[in-house]
Amino acid sequence: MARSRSSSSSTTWRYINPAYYLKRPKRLALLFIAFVSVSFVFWDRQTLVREHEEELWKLKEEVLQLQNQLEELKHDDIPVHKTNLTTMNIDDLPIDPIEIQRREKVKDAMIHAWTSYEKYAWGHDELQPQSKNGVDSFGGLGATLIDSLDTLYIMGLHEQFQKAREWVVTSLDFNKNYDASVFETTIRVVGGLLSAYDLSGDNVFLEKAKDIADRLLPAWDTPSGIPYNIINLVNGNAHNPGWTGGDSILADSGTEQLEFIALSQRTGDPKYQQKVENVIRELNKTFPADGLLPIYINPHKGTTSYSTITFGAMGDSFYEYLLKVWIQGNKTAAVKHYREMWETSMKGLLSLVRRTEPSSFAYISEKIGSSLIDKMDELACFAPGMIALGSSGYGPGESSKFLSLAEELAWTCYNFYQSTPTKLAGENYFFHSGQDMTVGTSWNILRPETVESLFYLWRLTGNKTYQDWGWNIFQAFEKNSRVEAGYVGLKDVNTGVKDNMMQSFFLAETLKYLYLLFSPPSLISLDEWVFNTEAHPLRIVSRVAPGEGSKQHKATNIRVRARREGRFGKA
Ligand code: DMJ
Repeated sequence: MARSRSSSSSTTWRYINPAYYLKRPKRLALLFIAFVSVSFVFWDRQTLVREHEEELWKLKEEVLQLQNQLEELKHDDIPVHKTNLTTMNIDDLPIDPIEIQRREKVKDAMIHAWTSYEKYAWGHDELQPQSKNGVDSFGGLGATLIDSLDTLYIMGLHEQFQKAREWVVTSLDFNKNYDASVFETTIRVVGGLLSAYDLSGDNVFLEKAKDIADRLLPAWDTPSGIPYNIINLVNGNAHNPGWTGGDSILADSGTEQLEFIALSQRTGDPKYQQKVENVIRELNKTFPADGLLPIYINPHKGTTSYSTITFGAMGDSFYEYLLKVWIQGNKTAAVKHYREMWETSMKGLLSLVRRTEPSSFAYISEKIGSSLIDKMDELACFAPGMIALGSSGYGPGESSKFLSLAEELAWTCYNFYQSTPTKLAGENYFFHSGQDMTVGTSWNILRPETVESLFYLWRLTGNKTYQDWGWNIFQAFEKNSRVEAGYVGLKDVNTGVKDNMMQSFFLAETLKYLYLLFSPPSLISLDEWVFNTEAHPLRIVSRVAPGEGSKQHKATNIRVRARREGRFGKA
């Protein structure tokens, strides 16, 4: 046994002796082939495993990204109107042929206004239709053209939109030695360009919005952070108008938040958002219990000066933006203070509401010191729409109380129109006992506020009466304001004497709100868009915290792109 074990072990050992193979080359070759094959199989397996691991890692990354996006989309899609209101799904209503006819008439009006501007005032800020020339009331920034971009897009006037886009590319130049209004330039130019970007996805508009916003930005470099209201577009020297005694104006200082926050979201650069959010933080430090701020603020101390409290000229859009930034910010904790400030201001607004005699029209009075003034600007007729929009954020009882107030105020504003011989509203109204309403300043400059409120009320209640009121107002514009070369205002709504100016907001706001009033509610849905004060819709995207801009910028753009692919609504 011992012998045989030793003989078998010596047989095994000879196979590992190189001399064995040197004498047998065929076996050596076979052994080599076997070795190469085994190595190849082993190496290939390793590579496969590594490749699979990489693939798996990439997929995990993608899943994570998609999960994040889904979360953000869920957040974005929280409906603006939570339906403790008596809302209905207006999209389910059959398409009304009258609505279609009316919408087409409004579109014709836009074509007439635009064609006239194109012919006589191309590239200028505004058209003077009677003398048929352009004027540069905003420093020659093409205000009407930029203000009209989104209206053209929404109405499907794509040839006109493309021609306007070409002008933006080739001729829009902000390098103007001009003292510009920070407010007007923001709401019309920054807002108009951002809206055109959100609708079309064309980067040209975003680049231009950034260019002009960068020129406006030094206006916020004041001791309190409350901006100066005028700035030179070339050298950045900023100041306030002389007639305010050096103060900044409330509306002019608190109506840049939507645009500058949107710009930070879309560029990934937090500097715009930081400047404008700081204004609200500063005002919040001394915010009064009734939430009503006088119209003048000292930019050095950040405190208000003794002056009028109003929801009309110079106060109006400050209150509007408190609500709208909350909506733009997806109503998250980061923007809670905006909603709180807005609700506080609504308490103040309630304290200003009075009723006329004999017809009991509700109106929002003004206040100076502790005295109420029985006066209301047509400009304050944006308030019914704002109140209706914000009403759904309250609990059921408060919500219907505010919605009813909005409806009452809209009725008053509609009567500002109905009570004059031309059926167009004057600039402001006084309320004397026993006389209901009396026109004060009697011009009409094609303002949008009342039709803006009718648009919101129709969207939120589904009540077609608001469409009928809007139609009546539109017909009054057609009758009194339409001339051969565009639309003009009236010097006097009693006599119908015409002025010589087609305001850019007529194309940006008045005609857009009227068009949307006769369109399906899914066209620029209020769940997905928020209108700036010049009626430029801005996409609601996830809120970017200051400092997190660049991280979120990419995700924001993915979302904006994805949603744009479904165009700008479901209509
Ligand atoms: C527009 O420029 C804006 O709506 C602004 O908030 C107030 N004034 C005009 C329209 O009347």
